[in-house]
Amino acid sequence: MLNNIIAIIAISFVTVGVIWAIGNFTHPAKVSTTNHIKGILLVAQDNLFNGTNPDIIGTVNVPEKLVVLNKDFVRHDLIVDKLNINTAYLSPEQDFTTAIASKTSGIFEYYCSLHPITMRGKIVIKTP
Ligand SMILES: [Cu+2]
Repeated sequence: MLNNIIAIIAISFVTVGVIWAIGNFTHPAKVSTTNHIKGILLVAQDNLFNGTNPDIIGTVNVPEKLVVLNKDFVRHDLIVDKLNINTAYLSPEQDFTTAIASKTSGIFEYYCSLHPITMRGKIVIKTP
């Protein structure tokens, strides 16, 4: 009887492990799928974007995919008022996909509304 219970528990663990492995294989992590798709990845971490709040360079009338990923322990968002970008609050490990698109050249500030002093940078849209 005890052996049967142990066997059932062991089979359950193996089954769960196999299902987990198949799930990982067929649904790889979102971050890795963005690596081979052209676009911009902004990672919110330590109250900065990509460590340095880098300038993002774009071109008039050329939309760019933008993924914002929160790798921090607190919530962040990304706002660009003049380009109508607003990711809403992202919880830890949450990401949001949007686009940078502008019909006019110019410099547009991006920032996190929860940490606007430290998380702030520029999107520079140039004419082709
Ligand atoms: Cu923030």
